[in-house]
Amino acid sequence: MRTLRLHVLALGVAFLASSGVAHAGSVKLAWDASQDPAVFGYRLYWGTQSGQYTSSLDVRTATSVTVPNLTDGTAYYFIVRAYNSLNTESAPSIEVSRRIGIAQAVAGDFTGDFLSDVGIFRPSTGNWFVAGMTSAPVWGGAGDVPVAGDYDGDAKMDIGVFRRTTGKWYLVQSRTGTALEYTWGGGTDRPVQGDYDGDGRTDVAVFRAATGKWYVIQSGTGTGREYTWGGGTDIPVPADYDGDGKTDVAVFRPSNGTWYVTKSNTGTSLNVVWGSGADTPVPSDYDGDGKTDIAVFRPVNGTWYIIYSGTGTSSTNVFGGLGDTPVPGDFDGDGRSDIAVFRPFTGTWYIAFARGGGQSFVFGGPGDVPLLKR
Ligand SMILES: [Ca+2]
Ligand SMILES: [Ca+2]
Ligand SMILES: [Ca+2]
Ligand SMILES: [Ca+2]
Repeated sequence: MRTLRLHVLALGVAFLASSGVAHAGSVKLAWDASQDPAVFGYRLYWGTQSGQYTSSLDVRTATSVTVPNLTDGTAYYFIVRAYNSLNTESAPSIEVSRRIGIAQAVAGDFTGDFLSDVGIFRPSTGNWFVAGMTSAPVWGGAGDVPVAGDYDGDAKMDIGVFRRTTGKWYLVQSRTGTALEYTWGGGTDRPVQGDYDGDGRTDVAVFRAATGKWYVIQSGTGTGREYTWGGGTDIPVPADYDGDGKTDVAVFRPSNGTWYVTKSNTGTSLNVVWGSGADTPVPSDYDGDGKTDIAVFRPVNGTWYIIYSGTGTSSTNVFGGLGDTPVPGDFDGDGRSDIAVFRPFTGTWYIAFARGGGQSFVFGGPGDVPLLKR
C-alpha cells in the first residue's frame, strides 16, 4: 500500500501523499519531516472541496497519520502545514486528493503492486507480454486496439481489446479470469475507457470525433451516458484533472494547442493553451498529488513540457526523440509518474524517475504496442 506524501520545507511548502488504496472510511497520509529546527509540529487540514478545508487535526510531531471517519465514495482534499512554538503556521503543502473507499489502479499495473508494469501488446500474435506476469496470454490480434483498464475494480489492470470492425470489446477480468464482452462503438471511434462514474471500475467508452460525442457505459449502474465535447481533429485526453477520482472528459486541440477539460467535481470547464500541433499529449500525475497534469511530448526536440497541478509551475525535460513512443507511468511506485519512452526499433524502454536517476532495458520490439501508450 502506498501513502500520500507531503514535502515540508522548513516552515515552507510541504508535499503530501496518500495511500494507493483508500480503505473504507479512512486514508493514510505521510509527509517528509521538516529539517527546520523551528518546526514544533504539523497540522493536517481537509475538506470535500478543493481549497476549502473544514476539518483539521494536530498530529504533533508525527509525519504520518490515518484519517478516520471519512465518507466512502466522497473525494477529499488534504494539505499539511508545519507550525512553530508560537503556533505560527507555515505555507501549505501542495494539495492532494483521494476518493475514499475506492481502489484506484495504477496505470499499466497488471500485477497489483501499485507500480506501472512494462508491457506490450503484439498484434501479429495477439500476445500480451507484461514484465512480472508469468504467462503471455493471447487475447485479440492484428487490427485490435488494446484497451487495458481495471474493469472489475480489483486495482489490477485487465487485458482487453476493442475491435473496430465489429464494435466489440473483449475483456478479461483479473479478479476471476473470466471474459467480459461489450458491443459499444465501432468504425473510427476511439476507445476512451476511464472511470467516469468514480466507482473504481473502468467504464467502457468511445469518442466519436465526427459528432464530438462521448458514449460511456457507467459501470456503477450499467447505464449509458453521453457527453458532447470536442470533435474534428481533437485528440481525446480523458483523465482525472481535478483529482476527485472520476475521469474528466477532455480533448487536446492540435490546431490551437489548447486543452479543453471538463472538471467532474464542479462541472466547470478549463481551457489551457499548452503544446502545439506536432506534440503528443502525455497527461499523467507527475507530481503525485492525485490530479492529472497537463503535459505534451514534442518528438522533434525530444522535449517534455509539463504543468504540475500541485504548484502550477512547469518544467521542460529533454528525454527521447523522434520515433519514440512516450509511455509515462509510475515505475518505481513513489506515487509520481515518471517520464519514459519506448523505442520501437530497438525495443528499448528509457525511464527517467521523478525522484532522479534512470533506467533502460529491452522489452518488446518493432510492431509492438506499449500498454502505457497515450
Ligand atoms: Ca482488474
Ligand atoms: Ca466506473
Ligand atoms: Ca475528475
Ligand atoms: Ca498532479
